[in-house]
Parts: sequence; C-alpha cells; structure tokens
Amino acid sequence: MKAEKIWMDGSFVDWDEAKVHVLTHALHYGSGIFEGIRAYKTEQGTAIFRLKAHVERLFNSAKILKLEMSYSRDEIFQAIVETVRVNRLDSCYIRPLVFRGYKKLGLSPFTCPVQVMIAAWEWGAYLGEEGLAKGIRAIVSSWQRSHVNSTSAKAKLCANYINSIFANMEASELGVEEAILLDSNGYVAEGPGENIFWVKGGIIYTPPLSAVLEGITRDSVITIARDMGYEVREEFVARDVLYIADEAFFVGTAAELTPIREIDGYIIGSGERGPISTVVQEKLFNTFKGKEKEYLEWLDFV
Ligand code: PPE
Repeated sequence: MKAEKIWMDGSFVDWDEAKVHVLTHALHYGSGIFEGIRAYKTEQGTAIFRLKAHVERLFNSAKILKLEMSYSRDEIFQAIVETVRVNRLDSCYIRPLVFRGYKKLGLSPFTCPVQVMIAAWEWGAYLGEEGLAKGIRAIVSSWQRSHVNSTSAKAKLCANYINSIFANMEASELGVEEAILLDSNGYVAEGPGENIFWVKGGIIYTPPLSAVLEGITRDSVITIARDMGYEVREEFVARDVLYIADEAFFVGTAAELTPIREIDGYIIGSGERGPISTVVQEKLFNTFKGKEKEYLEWLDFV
C-alpha cells in the first residue's frame, strides 16, 4: 500500500515524509476521527462516491470530539479531490484523518493542535474478491459494541476501532473472515467496519441507527433497494434471527457489499450469495461505476 503524495495540514508531502511525533496525543489516546471513501473508474473518468456525505460526516465527527477544523467543508472536499488527482489514481480508497497532535501529553486534549491528513491508495476487495461473489463466513463476537453512553457511535472516532480490532482478532483467530457485534442490549448491531443487512421472506432488514455507525453505503443500499421495489425495515433482532435468515450481507465503503454465507457455523440460506443480495449488489456496483443514471448525482468526478 503506497501512493506518491499525502495531503498534510494544507500541502502535499511525499508519502514517506508524512510523519508525526511519537508523543502525538491521538497515538496515545485515540483522539482522532476519520473517514473512509472510495473512488471508482467510470467511463467518464474517476469518480468519488458520495463525497459530500463523507465530508459532512467528517465534520460531524470533528464537532462531537471538539476538534476545531481550520478548513471549510469546501476546502476539505477540494483537498480530497486533489489527493486522488495528484496521485493519478483511478480506483482507490481515500482516508482523511483529523487528530490531536503533539504539544503536551495528558488526557486534556485542548492544548494539542488539530492536524488533518488525507491519503489515498489502491485498495481492492476488503473481504476478498471471492467473498464478493461467494460470500464469507462470520461469527458473532464475544465483544459487544459500546453502550451509547460509553462512546459516540455517530462519530467515526479512532478510539472506537479498538472495539472493532478485538472483534477482528477474535474472528481471524477462529478462522473466519469477519465478526458481527451485538449491541449492549444483545441485539445485532454491525460488523467491525461494516453495517449488516439480512433478508427474510423477501423483505430486507437492517438494525436501526443507535449503537451503529450511520453508514453511507447503508443509506445507499436502503435507497437503491427501495427504488427497486423492495421493502426495507429497520429492526432490533437477536442473533438467532440471522441464523434463520434467507440471506445476509455486510455493507461499507471498504467492504462494498459482501454476502455472508455462514454465521457461527449456521449456513445462511443456500450457503452462497442469495438472489436479493445479488441484484442489489449488482445495482450498487453499477452505481459506483456511473452506470446507473438515476444515481449519477452521488458521483463527483476528479
Ligand atoms: N460501521 C462501522 C463500524 C464502520 O467502520 C463502517 C465503515 C461502516 C459501518 C460503514 O460505513 P460506510 O463506509 O459509511 O458505508 N468502515 C470504514 C473503515 C474500514 C477499515 O477497515 O478501516 C470503511 O469502510 O471505510
């Protein structure tokens, strides 16, 4: 994973020179927020998917963590576009990060400067090409999502991802590709870096937005599925509902739409990518590539 330049605090620096001090506040306490965005190669050139929504969420996350941004939404939007352009990337993943830098250690963050960086690089299928086509295996993690009074799920906080990392390590040590986390009430919440959907009797379900990140892919999938005529419901359910679902899938910027074929050893549906997952995935992937006219407004061309 490498590209040429990284945008750091207002200017481009060489990839290998984008460095911070070891006493950076965020390195010790996770006091940062980030975004994950993808750009895709389309017939009309490289396009960034739902950039406005990602910039909006970045600013909301910054507000929740009280990180004063010295750039406007428009400046960050332009800097992200420029980062893709200067690196001459077509399909890529983009990672903006806003964090407390180095000045004085100790929990109180306010004396530490707010730093901003934007990197972009080529990143293929998050859970493997085969996973996109055939589905992956998952477990329900013994780690649960943090209670809404323990952290903010609305903010894409660096520190939140420790919870995700525990779940990820557990899944990989058990030999499956991904974990599913329950919320503090025991209901299905999301993956470590994905929202989750399942299908039962032709209806598509996903958990409500409470302890889960308000995913932009989640929103896109709900919109696309409803436009296709499917009913989409938001419901709190226990893990056993997943075991008897007809289909299940993860969605996220990195994971795109990845079917889940097995959960805790239970085969989901027919054990392969289900029919509704297949058509929604196809529509979503065509949308990314600018092939769906009705969703062209979601693309910003580089
Ligand atoms: N939940 C979580 C916890 C999450 O981190 C993501 C994105 C989502 C849901 C889906 O949100 P959206 O990308 O807006 O559809 N996870 C990012 C980081 C993954 C990583 O490994 O790093 C991502 O997909 O970019």
